[in-house]
Amino acid sequence: MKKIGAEILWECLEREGVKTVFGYPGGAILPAYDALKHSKIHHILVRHEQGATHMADGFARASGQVGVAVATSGPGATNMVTGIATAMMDSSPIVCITGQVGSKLIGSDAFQETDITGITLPITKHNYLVTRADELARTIREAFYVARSGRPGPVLIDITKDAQQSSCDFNWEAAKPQLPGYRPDLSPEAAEYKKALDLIQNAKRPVILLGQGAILSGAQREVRDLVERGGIPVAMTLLGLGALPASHPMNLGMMGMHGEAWVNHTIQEADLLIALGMRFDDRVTGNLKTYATNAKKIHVEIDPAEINKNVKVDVALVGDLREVLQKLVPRVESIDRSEWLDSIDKLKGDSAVRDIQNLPDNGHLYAAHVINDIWRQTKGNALVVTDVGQHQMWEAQYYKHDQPRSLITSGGLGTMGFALPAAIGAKVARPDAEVWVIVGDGGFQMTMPELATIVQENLKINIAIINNGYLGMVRQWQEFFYERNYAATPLLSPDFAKLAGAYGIRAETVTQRSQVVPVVESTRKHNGPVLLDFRVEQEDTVYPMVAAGSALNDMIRRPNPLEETAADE
Ligand SMILES: Cc1cc2nc3c(=O)[nH]c(=O)nc-3n(C[C@H](O)[C@H](O)[C@H](O)COP(=O)(O)OP(=O)(O)OC[C@H]3O[C@@H](n4cnc5c(N)ncnc54)[C@H](O)[C@@H]3O)c2cc1C
Ligand SMILES: Cc1ncc(C[n+]2csc(CCOP(=O)(O)OP(=O)(O)O)c2C)c(N)n1
Ligand SMILES: [Mg+2]
Repeated sequence: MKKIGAEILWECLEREGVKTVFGYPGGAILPAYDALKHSKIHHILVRHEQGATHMADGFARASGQVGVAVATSGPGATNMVTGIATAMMDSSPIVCITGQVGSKLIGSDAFQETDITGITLPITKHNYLVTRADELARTIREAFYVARSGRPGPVLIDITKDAQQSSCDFNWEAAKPQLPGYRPDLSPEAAEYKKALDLIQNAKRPVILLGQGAILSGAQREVRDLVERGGIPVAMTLLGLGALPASHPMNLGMMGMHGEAWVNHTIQEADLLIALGMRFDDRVTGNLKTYATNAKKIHVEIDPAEINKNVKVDVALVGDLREVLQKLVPRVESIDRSEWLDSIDKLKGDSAVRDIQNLPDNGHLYAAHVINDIWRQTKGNALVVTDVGQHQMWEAQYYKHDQPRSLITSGGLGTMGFALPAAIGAKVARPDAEVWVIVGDGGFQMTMPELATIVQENLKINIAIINNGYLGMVRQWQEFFYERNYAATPLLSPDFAKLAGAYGIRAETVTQRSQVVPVVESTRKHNGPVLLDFRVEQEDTVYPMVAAGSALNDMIRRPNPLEETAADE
C-alpha cells in the first residue's frame, strides 16, 4: 500500500508500541506533524526540546519501554543534545526523531540546517540520516531494536523533509531489521563460570556491587537469590538503588563519593568484589590506585567495552545479568559468613543509623528532614525523580528505595534541569504512580517552563524544591577546596510559589520543620500538581565525602557525629 513517509513514521511508531511522544514542531518536521491527524499517538507539546528528551528518558526509566522525542531541524535538534548525552551516559533507551532540510539542500547551509547526525555521533548508540521514504520503515524498526537491545541507549533518526513528503510502498514485514554486525546477545564460556564459582566459594570477605544493570536486566529475583544463598552483603550504586530493597538485611547502602562510610570501608577490606551491572564510575571507586587492592574481582556486564576499562578484573562474565545469574546462582554453595557480616556491623558504629528524627528541632529546616519526612509519609512507595546536586545525594541517603525504577536520576552526566521533565515522562509512563520531584533551586530554574506542560497535560506531579539559595553542591566544593570563595554560587530565585500560581499550580512555601508533615499530606491529597518551596538551611553540607582523587576510605566526615546519626524505623 502506498503511503507518504510522514504516515509511515507514525504507523511504524504505533507498531513499535508507542502511545505517547514528546515533541516540538517546526518547518522541517511539519509534514510529520500534519500526518499526526491520522494517528492514535498522543503528542505532548513540551516547552523546550531538551525537555522532550528528558521526558522520553524519564518515560523509559520508569517503564523499561523506549521513550520517543520529536523535534525540528537546526535549533530544535541541537536543543536535544543535552538530553541525548544524559540518556547515553545512563544507558536509557530513547529514540529521537528530527526533521532535516530537503535532501537536495543538505550541505548548502540551508535555513535551519545542522548536521545533527554528525553532532550526536559520539552521544548516540547509533544514528541515521533518512533521505528517502522507502528507507523509513526499516530504519525505525532498527532504531527501536538497537535502542532496547543489549546495553540500551539513545538512537537518533534525522528525516529529510522530502523523505517525509514523498510516497512509496509500505510493507512492515519486509522492513525487518538487518544488522549483521550488531550482536547484543553475548553469553560467557563455561570455563568463566567455573572461575567465578571458585572465587565465590573461596572468598572470606565478599561484597556484591549492585548497579543499574540489575534493573535494566530485570534481575531483582536472581540477585536476591545470590545474596541469600551466598550470604553476601551488597553495596549499591546510585543508579542501582531499588534493585535490592533498602530494607533487605544484606543491603548495606550506597557506595562511593557520598556513600555510607561503612560501605566504602567494607569495599576496601573485601577479598572479593562481585560487580553486577555496574561500570566502576569514578564517583564509585575514588582513586583507582588504592581501590580494593586486596580483592579479586568478578564483573558481570553486558557491554564488553566496560570490562577492564576502569578496574582490572579477574573474571568477566559478559552477558545479560539475569541470564548469567540464572546459570550461576544454583551452583553457589551456602556458606556461613557471619564473621564477615559481624565485622561490617562493627564498622557501622555510631553512624549506622541516621535518626535525624530524634534530633531536637533547633528552628532550622534541613533538607535531610524534608526528604526523610517525604519518605515516611509516602511509606517509600513514591516514584522519586531528582535533579543534580546536594538534594540528589540527600535523597539517595534519606529516601529508602525498596522498588526498582522508583528512583530516576541523572547519574553519569549529572544533568541539572533533568528532574522536572523526566518526572513528566515518568508520570505519563506510570499514571498510577505517586510521582515526586526533588529538585534544587538552581536546577529547577533550568527547565521550569515545563510547568506549563504539566498543566496542559493535567498531570498530578508533586514538586519539592530544596531551596538553599545556592548552587549548593558547587558551594560545598568551594567550602572544602577553594577556601570558601563562593564565586557565582549564591543564587537569586523568584518567589516559586507565586510563579506556580501564575501557571495555576497550587503552591506553598515551607520554612518550619513542624510544617513539613502536614504540607506533604495535603499535597498528596490534592487532586492536581502541587509545588512546595522548602526554604532549607543555606550552608548545609553532604557528608560523608570522598574528595575527588582520594582513596575510597579517606572520607571527610561531619564534624559533629551526632548530626549524622539516625535510626530509621
Ligand atoms: C553529584 C553526583 C554525585 C554522585 N555520587 C555518587 C556516589 O556517591 N555513589 C554512586 O554510586 N554514584 C554516584 N553518582 C552517580 C555516578 O556518577 C554514576 O552515574 C553511577 O555510579 C553509575 O551507576 P551504575 O554503574 O550502576 O550505572 P550505569 O552507569 O548505568 O552502568 C550500568 C552498567 O550495567 C550494564 N548493563 C546494562 N544492562 C545490563 C544487563 N542487562 N546485564 C548486565 N549488565 C548490564 C551497562 O553496560 C553498564 O556498564 C553521582 C552522580 C552525581 C551527579
Ligand atoms: C547543566 C549543568 N550545569 C552545571 C552543573 C554543575 N553543578 C553540579 S551540582 C550544581 C549545583 C546545583 O544547585 P541546585 O540545583 O540549587 O542544587 P543543590 O546542590 O543546591 O541541592 C552545579 C552547578 C551541572 N551538573 N549541570
Ligand atoms: Mg540549591
